[in-house]
Amino acid sequence: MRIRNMLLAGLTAATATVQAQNPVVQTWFTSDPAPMVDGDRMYMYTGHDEDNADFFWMYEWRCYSTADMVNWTDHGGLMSLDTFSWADDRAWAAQTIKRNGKYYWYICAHSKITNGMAIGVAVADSPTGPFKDALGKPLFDNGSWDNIDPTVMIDDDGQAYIYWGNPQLYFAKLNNDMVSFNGEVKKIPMTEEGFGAPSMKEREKGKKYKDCYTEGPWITKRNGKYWLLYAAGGVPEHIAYSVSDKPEGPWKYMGPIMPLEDTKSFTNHCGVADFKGHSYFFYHTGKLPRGGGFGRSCAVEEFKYNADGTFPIIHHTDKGVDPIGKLCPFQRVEAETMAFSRGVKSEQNAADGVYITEIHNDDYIKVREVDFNKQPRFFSASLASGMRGGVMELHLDSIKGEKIAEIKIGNTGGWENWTSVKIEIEKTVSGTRDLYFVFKGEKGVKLMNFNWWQFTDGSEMKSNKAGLIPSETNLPGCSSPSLDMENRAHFSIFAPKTSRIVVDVCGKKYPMEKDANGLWTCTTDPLVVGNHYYFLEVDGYRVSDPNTYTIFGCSRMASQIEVAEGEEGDYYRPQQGVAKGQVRSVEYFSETQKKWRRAMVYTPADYDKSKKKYPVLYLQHGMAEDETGWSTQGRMNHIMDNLIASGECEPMIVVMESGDIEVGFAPRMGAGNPEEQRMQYGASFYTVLLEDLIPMVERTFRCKTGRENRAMAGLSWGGFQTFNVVLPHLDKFAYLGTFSGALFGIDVKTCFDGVFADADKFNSQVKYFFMGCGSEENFGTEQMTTQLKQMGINVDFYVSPGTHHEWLTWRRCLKQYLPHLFRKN
Ligand code: FUB
Repeated sequence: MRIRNMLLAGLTAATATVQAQNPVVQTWFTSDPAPMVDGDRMYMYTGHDEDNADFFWMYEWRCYSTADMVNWTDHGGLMSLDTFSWADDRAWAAQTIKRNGKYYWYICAHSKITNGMAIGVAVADSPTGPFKDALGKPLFDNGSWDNIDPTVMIDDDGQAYIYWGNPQLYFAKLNNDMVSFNGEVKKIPMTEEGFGAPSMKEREKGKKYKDCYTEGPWITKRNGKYWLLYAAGGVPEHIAYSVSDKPEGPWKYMGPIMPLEDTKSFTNHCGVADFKGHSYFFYHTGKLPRGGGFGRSCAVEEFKYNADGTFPIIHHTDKGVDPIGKLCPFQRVEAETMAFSRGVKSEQNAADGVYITEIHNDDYIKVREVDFNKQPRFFSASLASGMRGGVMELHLDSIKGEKIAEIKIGNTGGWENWTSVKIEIEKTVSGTRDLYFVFKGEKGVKLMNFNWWQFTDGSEMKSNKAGLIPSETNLPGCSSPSLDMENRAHFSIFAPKTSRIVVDVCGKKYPMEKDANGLWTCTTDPLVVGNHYYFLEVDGYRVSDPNTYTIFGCSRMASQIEVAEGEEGDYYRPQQGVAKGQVRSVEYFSETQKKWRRAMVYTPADYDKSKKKYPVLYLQHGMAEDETGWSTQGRMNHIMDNLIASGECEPMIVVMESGDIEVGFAPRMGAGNPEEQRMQYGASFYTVLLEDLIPMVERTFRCKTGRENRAMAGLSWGGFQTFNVVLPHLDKFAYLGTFSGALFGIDVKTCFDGVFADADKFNSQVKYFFMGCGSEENFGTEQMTTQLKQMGINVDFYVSPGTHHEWLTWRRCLKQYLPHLFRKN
């Protein structure tokens, strides 16, 4: 842990003041870079120094590529010593070259055949493999330790040449097949004129000679001349070069390119390549934290050739190169594509390819030049965690720059059990920006793995019927359940150890299917718009889905899925520029019941700023719900805010109480006639309301008092309670409403001491009477209003089109009811 902190501190210090691009790879130690341009990408093939090594103990070769020179994609370890049956140690410097549509990767490694170093060659059909040993044996293996660091060039006439060696320099012609020699291997004479000294030994004796060839040759042809770059001067090494008119020499020593400077590595190893009109020099340093001579890291500098075609002096920089392109965020981007990172590593497997791992608290990944040429609407990422997960934050331009989104994940069932998370981007994002993925979570533990990411502009939701949007009632970062364009809900749950899961959406059951990995999925029928309760039955036991915000319904904490309406639903959504009221949780002591109870109380936006008094609506939920129902699944606070702001309703206080009906009705054995029991269900609340709740509200809040300032309404059983409270107490209330009221078995001619029998009296007392229901339910609302109207009662009847006995019906009913309350005229 201490070591890790030191590493982070070192990297931060090294990169604090500049837009650091060097070293190019931070996830692993990489060495001996060999650039190759193919199509519109620059590839960099590297060695891999082990962490904490005390020698060049190297086992694999890796590959990276870029289109813009700043964001590098890690293609992983593409070859290892296992690729070559004859090799057993020292996976050292290598180079890849393309010919006739095939890619030839020339390597050196220790030969178990001769116990020296040997040159080998692997071949592939793509620059990122898969590569296989082209010969099943070394290309050159004579038992000498000189056989390291191959470099290859194809001349204009098609003849290919290979050079290698330390401390001697050798070369050979390659046949067109690229895997066999055409003729003898030749040793290039070491002369003072050609390389600065007759040998490395001579130079080391007394520094009489200005330079000498050491190792790591890089051959290239330019302007009709052959340029041989190499590590020079013995250790510590610098980079120098020689030139010739012919591939076989004679060579002329030209001087240093990258002089000795504090790169913290006693070796150096170079390669050059032109790409998209720019020239680049690749080399390695020991400058990654905890790096050094055996922990090296590849770096790159841009340079311009001198007018005469010779190389300029090139110095090491932390800053590295400027971008020469932009990164499109509207296509899938691998997590291992990055400009810089802190703390993380890459890993690979056969199924997922390369991904990012070892993500801890405060680690980050930076991606440069991200081209937001349109507003992103969604962000998706593929993440996994075998522990408790954590948070991935998206920031613009710096680690602490504007945060545009965050994704939380929990345990996904394993470090390679990926979950695709899609979230909405609510911030305005434009321009070409640097994007930072900053990770947060429990300190000291691995948080998550990260596979890929992508922004979308939302057009996929209109054009692609398979496009899924997570339900807005999901927990942040949870993608199940998601809804398709036809409002079918798609569930996916990772639970390998369970044997049966059924999704129960409002009583309709959907058995889930399990795949070989333990992922359960199912799709529902199209759901109607609005809020639906659902449960999971896991091996026969009913539980809430941990992916959604739970709400109280069905006599328990339940899961919910919201099938969104279009603009017609804006009245129950928060609107920008509309002042927000508050829903307060108010504990009060009921003298009649001798116990503490809780009410939720909505106060309008101007309540705390004014000294005004407000009329009060007592608003009840239905059976098996509680006092939170109207402000969670009912969205009453948004409905109130929006209608008050638009002047459609009077500012008022709204009071919601449990009504003693949180637990659903079930007749109790031995407690008398079940029908009478039913009529008594929730009746204890009537006294509480009249004797405890109203007095408490009028004591605690600035209320207008008197019947003309009190209204009551309720849905379903709350509608029944509204009848039972208001109709016998018209001295206390002047307004009533029922939404899908459970008014069964009521004889309107005689009920409540014949309150409806004298229509004139009723109409003069009740300022507004509303009864509403959904078109798809049958609670007898229409029949009752017809009867009431026939009796001369003024009652407004409203039918919510296309809705059942559900919260969307009741949101609409509330919207209809509110404008008629407490009006002066
Ligand atoms: O990476 C191992 C060896 O170190 C290379 O083969 C040499 O060029 C030197 O960089």
